[in-house]
Amino acid sequence: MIEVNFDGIVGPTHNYAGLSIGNRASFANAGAVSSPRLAALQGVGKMRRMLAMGLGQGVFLPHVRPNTDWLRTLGFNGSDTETLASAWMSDRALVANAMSASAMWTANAATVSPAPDTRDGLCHLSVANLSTMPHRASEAGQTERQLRLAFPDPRFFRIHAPLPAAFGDEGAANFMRIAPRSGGPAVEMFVYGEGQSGGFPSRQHRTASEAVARRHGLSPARSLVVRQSDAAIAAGAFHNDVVAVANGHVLFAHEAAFADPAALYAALAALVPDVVTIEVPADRVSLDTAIRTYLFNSQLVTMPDGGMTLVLPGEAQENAAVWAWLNELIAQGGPIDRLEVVDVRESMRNGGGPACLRLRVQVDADALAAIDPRFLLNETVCARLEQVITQEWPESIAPEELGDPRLWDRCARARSALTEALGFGTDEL
Ligand code: SUG
Repeated sequence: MIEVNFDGIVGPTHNYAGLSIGNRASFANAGAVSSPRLAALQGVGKMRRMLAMGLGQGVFLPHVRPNTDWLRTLGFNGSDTETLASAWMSDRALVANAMSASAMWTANAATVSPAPDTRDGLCHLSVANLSTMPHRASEAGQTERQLRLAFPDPRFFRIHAPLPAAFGDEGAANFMRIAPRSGGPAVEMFVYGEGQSGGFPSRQHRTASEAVARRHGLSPARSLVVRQSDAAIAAGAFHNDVVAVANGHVLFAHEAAFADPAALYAALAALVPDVVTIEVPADRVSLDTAIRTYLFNSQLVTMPDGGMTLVLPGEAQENAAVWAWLNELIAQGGPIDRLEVVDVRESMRNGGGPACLRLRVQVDADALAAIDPRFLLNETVCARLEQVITQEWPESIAPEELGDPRLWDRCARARSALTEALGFGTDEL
């Protein structure tokens, strides 16, 4: 199996409108001036690092923004500019929603069950409905279109439409897969929240996780549906990938990530005897620090030489407690043997770390060959992306500019330049 991480290219409308309640960074940076060009270049920089590490890398494209179709469903009409202008006059927050670049966080695009885990032997992808937040809920339609384009071959892939909105589903951000080192069947873990915690909504519902597991044809004996701790949600872990990450036979989590960690670790150990659980205690790294630094929103990846690397945001390196703990971890000589630090600061300021920016898809060589190559990355494509971004992406967006027709036009043109540069026709995406 080969793992390809599909990162969302940061769209030209990237801005700080504070749309996500329960997401501390989004809330804290509301109203700040964003730097879309820098944000997108940071994203490509991370993808380049992954390629340089010898790992598979793909992309998903920014969605159509401003999302005038969405504003029309809310009763605004006329030309695109008239639709946007009347929405801006009526309720600026609606235009902020229609301008969000949140599709960059592709860990929320879908949940992916690799072929060896499913009854029919296909790789199953369930598009997330992201129904808790209006700006994110509007992503599902375009995400589904891109997934159907990227994974068109029914001999390998099965794409499921989003679940009904009442079943809140935020995709792979609340999903982990543990595979025995010795080979053999893997365990898929679905993590959900219950009700409100600290006034913040639980975005992943248990019923949604169960439905995805059923649709993917997973063995009930090898899937775990696990409750996230209320304390984690209340502290700002609006997705489980803010407090835990897994790769291969390793689970790396904060002590306060799960409602009943002892039961989870025991269940995992029974299913995957060689599982290694690395739990970070709160007296070394508090939940608050873990969430501020996004220590766990790292990408844990298996390197071509078989070692495991933790790809961390710069914010984690800058925190003395986090960095000291990580260096002890490496010195102990466990399965994680390397740290790589990446700069995704612009995305981080909206609560999106390295792991939020990518969707993992594990495939064999035949399925890999069946992926539409326009979604796969190499150095040449990276250079092309950087060129278009540098030429077309706005350097900055201040909150009041979200109502400026010149910005609407510029962002629409920038996206078209990108899709064209990657070989997509105007109506394909
Ligand atoms: O859904 N932020 C995203 C961040 C998603 C992070 N993804 C994972 N943890 N996998 C969210 O809260 C902020 C947008 C704004 O405020 O404009 C935002 O949507």
